Amino acid sequence: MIWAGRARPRLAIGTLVIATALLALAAACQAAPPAPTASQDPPPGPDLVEPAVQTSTDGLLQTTLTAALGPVQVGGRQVTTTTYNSSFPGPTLRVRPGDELRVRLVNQLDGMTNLHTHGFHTSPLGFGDNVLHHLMPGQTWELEFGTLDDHPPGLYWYHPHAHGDSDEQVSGGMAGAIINQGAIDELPGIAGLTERLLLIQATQFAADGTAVPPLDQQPDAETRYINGQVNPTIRIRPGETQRWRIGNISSDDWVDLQLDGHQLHQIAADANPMDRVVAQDNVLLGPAERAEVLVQAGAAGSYELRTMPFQGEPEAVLATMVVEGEPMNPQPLPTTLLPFEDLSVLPIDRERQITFQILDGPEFVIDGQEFDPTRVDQLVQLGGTEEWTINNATSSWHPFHIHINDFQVVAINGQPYEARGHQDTVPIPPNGSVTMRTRFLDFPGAFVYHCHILGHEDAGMMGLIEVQE
Ligand SMILES: [Cu+2]
Repeated sequence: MIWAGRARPRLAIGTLVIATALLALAAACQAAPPAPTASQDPPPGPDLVEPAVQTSTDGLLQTTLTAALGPVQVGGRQVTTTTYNSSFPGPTLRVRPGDELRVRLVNQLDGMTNLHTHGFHTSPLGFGDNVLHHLMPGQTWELEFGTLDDHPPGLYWYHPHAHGDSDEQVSGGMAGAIINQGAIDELPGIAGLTERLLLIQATQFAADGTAVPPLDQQPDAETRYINGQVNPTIRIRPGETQRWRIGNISSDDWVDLQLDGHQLHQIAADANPMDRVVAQDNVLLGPAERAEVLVQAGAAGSYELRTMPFQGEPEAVLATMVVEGEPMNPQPLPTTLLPFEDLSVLPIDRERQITFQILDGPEFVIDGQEFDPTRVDQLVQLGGTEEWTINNATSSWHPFHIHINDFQVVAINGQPYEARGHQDTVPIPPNGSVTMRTRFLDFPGAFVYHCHILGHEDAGMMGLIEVQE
């Protein structure tokens, strides 16, 4: 456990007047006339390139992910870092409902690892989404995630989750997308659109190309990458609508997305379609969160996609959208999407309070205790519907994530919240709370809930839940 007991000093408070994306759902629907970006700094790079895609055949996607330290091309230079299949990020696994997913995980690292399928509703036992098992150096696992029948369509992701080593491995680049197809892809206004995958990572490489350990990284010295590129160019025609699947797969960094002169019309949060389109000027994504947005291009010109200052992390240009070519007739954007099951009206079996704290030391704890894989913190009955309030007793934001079962936010800081869908990760405001409802369906066994700032998770801000039949 290289980083156990320590945590990254990422506690500075930025501008906290920023309402979270969750609170900004009443944004106006009418876009301002787009104004092209005046200056280019840094200059736009080559066209956006997406990770290699692996698709299923005859209902089965069987693939190999080899975790290793070695030379990799990142941002136009050769570095030495930990990746899957020498790719930063790893390959995209593309599946459809009914497909079975099997992954051969090969550990060529010096330390232990494992694999978490973030957002999956699958068994936490055996060789499934079991993050309590650790794969030792030189070992190979055959992981089976079953069929994806019960999974909403959207953007999932995979990454290592070995307690104590998660931060370093994900920061180094071990992460990739899983895209599940489904009903949202067929809706009028979405079907047939050009799709782009934008995976955001943030890390720091030394002059000799080696990865800087997470605890030694500084927000000002990190580089924000999209698909391993620095400020790639995204091309679109005037009036054209594109669908961007955006994932914050960084280990510790927040992104507060803004596209010059354009609104982001959000259609999905995490891997869950929303019930209607929500137009936003900013989309806040904590570590591990995903958003799918429609972008309708304005007049010809260049527009920067940026992350705005948040919690001590500086503004940065992530990509440049270049609007060019033959204009298209702007098509009406969809309004209504897919209904979701409203958990806010269900009777609940139990309420729980969970509190994130940072004690002197610092110690990163939940309910006063660091993670202990031998201690069950929450004992739950299979099939139960529960309401959890996650309290944040610190002065900084922390993203809450629970494995295996999605949830619905029903209140923020005690105020009722009208959700647009389910999600698997949610930012908890400083000295505030988020109340959510979830159901522990289908899968008994032990799994975890935690802060998805992986430096905090590795240091102990994680709890164990056991679902009993
Ligand atoms: Cu945290």
